[in-house]
Amino acid sequence: MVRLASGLAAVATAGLLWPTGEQVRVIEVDIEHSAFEPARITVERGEKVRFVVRNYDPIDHEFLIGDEQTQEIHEKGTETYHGDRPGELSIAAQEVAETTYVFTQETDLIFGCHLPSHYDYGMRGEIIVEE
Ligand SMILES: [Cu+2]
Repeated sequence: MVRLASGLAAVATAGLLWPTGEQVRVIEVDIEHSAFEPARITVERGEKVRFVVRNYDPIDHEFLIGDEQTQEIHEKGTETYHGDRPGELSIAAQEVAETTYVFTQETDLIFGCHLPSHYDYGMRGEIIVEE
């Protein structure tokens, strides 16, 4: 992970070309006061998105994409670190982390933080998947 202060501007562009020439959309998500901004994201079905998530809080957070069932599993789960699966991140206090996710499914999704009580307090957002 990269410290917030160090040259984030380079990745914060509207779209990046991967070495393969594949188009990837970059969406920046900020976390402040245990809330996501934006809390509503619209993507196109099939779109590949690189999420750059910045945590401005003095405490750790998570950014976990999934449907309601997946969110329930995370809520009950005991995993303390996320980062190995697409669309799942643990973001330490004052850090930034990135994950790439391809929206192949037809349903809308949710993103949330499942550290104790964060999700219940409203630390979640929605991803609208458009055709
Ligand atoms: Cu949190």
